[in-house]
Amino acid sequence: MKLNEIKNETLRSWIWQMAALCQPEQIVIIDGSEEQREELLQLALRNGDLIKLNQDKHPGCYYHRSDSADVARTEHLTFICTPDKDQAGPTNNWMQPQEARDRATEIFQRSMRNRIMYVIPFSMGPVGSEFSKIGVQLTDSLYVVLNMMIMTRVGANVLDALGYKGDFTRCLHGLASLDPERRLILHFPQDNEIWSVGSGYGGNALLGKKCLALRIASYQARQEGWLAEHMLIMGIEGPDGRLFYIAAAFPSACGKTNLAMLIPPEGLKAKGYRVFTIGDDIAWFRVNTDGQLWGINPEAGMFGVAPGTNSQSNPNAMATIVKNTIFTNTLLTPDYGVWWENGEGQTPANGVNWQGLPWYPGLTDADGKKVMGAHPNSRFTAPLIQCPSVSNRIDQPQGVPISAIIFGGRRASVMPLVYEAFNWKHGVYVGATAASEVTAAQTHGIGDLRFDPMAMLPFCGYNMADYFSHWLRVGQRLNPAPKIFHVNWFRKDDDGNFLWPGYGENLRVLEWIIDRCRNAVTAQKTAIGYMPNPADLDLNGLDLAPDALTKLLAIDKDLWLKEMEAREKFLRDKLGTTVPVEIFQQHLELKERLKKMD
Ligand code: GTP
Ligand code: SPV
Ligand code: MN
Repeated sequence: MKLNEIKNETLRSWIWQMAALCQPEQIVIIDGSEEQREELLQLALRNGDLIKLNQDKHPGCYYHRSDSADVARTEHLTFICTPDKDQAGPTNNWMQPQEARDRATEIFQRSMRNRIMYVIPFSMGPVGSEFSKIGVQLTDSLYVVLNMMIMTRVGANVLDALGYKGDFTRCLHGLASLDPERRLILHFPQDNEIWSVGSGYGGNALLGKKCLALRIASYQARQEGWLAEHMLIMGIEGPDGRLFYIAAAFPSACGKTNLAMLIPPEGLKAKGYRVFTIGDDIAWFRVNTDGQLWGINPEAGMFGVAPGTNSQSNPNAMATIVKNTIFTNTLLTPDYGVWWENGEGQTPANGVNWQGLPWYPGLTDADGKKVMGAHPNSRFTAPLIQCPSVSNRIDQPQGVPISAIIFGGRRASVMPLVYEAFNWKHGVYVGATAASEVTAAQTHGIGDLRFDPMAMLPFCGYNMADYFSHWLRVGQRLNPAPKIFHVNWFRKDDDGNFLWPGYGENLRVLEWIIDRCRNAVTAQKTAIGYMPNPADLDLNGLDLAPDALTKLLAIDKDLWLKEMEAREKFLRDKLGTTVPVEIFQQHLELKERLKKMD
C-alpha cells in the first residue's frame, strides 16, 4: 500500500511531517495482510529483532530481548502535557506542551536515518463499533509492529473505517538511542497525540495500550461521558446458566490476567460454573439506554507477565501461548525454547538469560545475589482468541453488561479477602483509596505501598480528583449501578505466607460476589462494608489452615485507623481540596464507624 492511497488527508500530511522530522529511509504502511506479516517476520529475523524459537515445540513463536535498561514502564519519564498543570493534576508528571515537543524533537530528529518507519493503523475495540477509537502509530521498531498486530486490530480496514475525515490518535514512536536519559513518554490529550521516544518495551512502546487506551482515552471518556479503566472483564456462568459479567481493577502485575481466565476448582465446576474471558487489562464502559453499564475490551491480545505462569497457576494462559506468541525477556534455552522462574517443567541446566548472558540455576552475581533467568517483568504477547476460555462476545460492538466492579491490590495486611461497598458512592471511595505494593511492572519503588486509585495512578490522563468526580457523575446515570467490591488475594500470615491460595480458587470469592448481585445471600454489615457470612463461602475441597478464614476476614481496628490516617494524607495532602466532597464525606463516615467498633 502506498502513502497516497490513504484517503485521510490529515493522516497523510501528519505522516509526511513526522517523516520530515525523523527522516526514515523508507515508509511502510501495515495493511494487515498475512503476506506482509510473513515478510516482516523474515526481516525481523534477519535484523536480529526476533529469534525464531523451536517451531516443533513453539509453532509461530518468536523471542525478543529488549535493552537491559528498558524492561518495564518508566513512570518518572511519563508526562501528561496539558497547557495548565492543574489539568494533569498532582499525581501525574506534567510538562508544558511546547517544552515537551521541543525536548522530544531534539531526540526524534533524524533518529530514523537508514531505518524504516512503519505506519500502523489500528483500532482499539471492534472496527466500526461506537465504543472504538482509531489510532495510527508510526514506529521504527519491527518488534513493536509485530506486537501491535497481536495486541490491536491492525490493517487497511481500519483506514477504511477512518475514511476521509475521521479522527484518530497520532502516536509517534521511535527507539532512538534507548538511553533512559533520552527517553520521554509524552501525552498531549488536547491534541489527541502521543510521542514516545527512547524505549521499545511494553506500555512505553505499544502505544495503543496504556498511552492511548488509558491515558488519552480516560481524558476523552471524561469529555464524552464514559469510562476508560485498567480492568479485566470476565463472564461467569452460574449453576442456573445465567451469565454475569464482572470487571476488576488491580494494579500492574496484581492478578488481572490470572483472574480473567481462571479455571473453576473441581467443586465449583461440578456445580456448573464456567468462566469466559473478555479482557485481561483494559476495559471501556458506557452507560447504555437500558441504564446499565456495558463494557468492551479494546485490545485483541494479551501482554501477560511470564514469571509465575504455569499450568497449575494459569492453565488457560499456558494453552494460549502454545503458538503465535512473542516472548520477551524470558530465559532462552539451548534448544530454542523459553523458560521463566516458577514456570513449567524442569529448570533447564543452562540457557541465555534476559540480559543475553550465559545462565545456569543458582548463578549469582559479584555481590552474591541470585541472577534471574527471566526478568520479573518478562512477558508473552499472544492473541486473545487463542485463549481456551475466550468469550464469543469479544467482537460484539456493544460489549457486555457489567454486574459488578471489583477493586483490589497486593496487601500483606489490613485488607480482608473481600467486602462489598454499601452503594456506588461508597464504592467510588473504596476505589479511590485503594493501595497496593509496587511490582516489577514499573522500574521504581518495587515493594513500597502506594495509593493507586482504581489501579489508575500511572494511567489517568488528567487530574485524579476530577476523575473521582467523573466516576460519581457516571454513577448518577446508572440504574441499576453495578455493585462494587474490594478483594485482596495477597494477605499474609505472621510468617509471610499467603493466607489465601489464590488463582482458580478465587472463583469461590467471585461466587459470593455473584450471589450478592442476584440477592441470593445475605451479608454481615460491618464498619467497612458488607462481608460474607463464613458459611456462604464455598470452601469445599480447599485445604485452608483452621484459622485462615478468620484471619482473612478480620478487620483490625487499630490497623484500619492507621490506614485511615494514610488515606487522609493521600486525599488531603496529595490530591488536595478538589477531591469531591462526597469522597471526604465517605471517608469521615467510615472513620466514625471504625471508631465505634469494639
Ligand atoms: P499487568 O499485565 O501488569 O497489568 O498485570 P496483571 O494484573 O494482569 O497480573 P497477572 O495476572 O499477570 O499476575 C501477576 C503476578 O501475580 C504473577 O506472578 C502471578 O503469579 C501473581 N498472581 C496472580 N493471581 C494471584 C493470586 O490469586 N494469588 C497470588 N498469590 N498470586 C497471584
Ligand atoms: C501494566 O504494567 O499494567 C501492564 C504492562 O499491563 S504494560 O503494557 O507495560 O503497561
Ligand atoms: Mn496492566
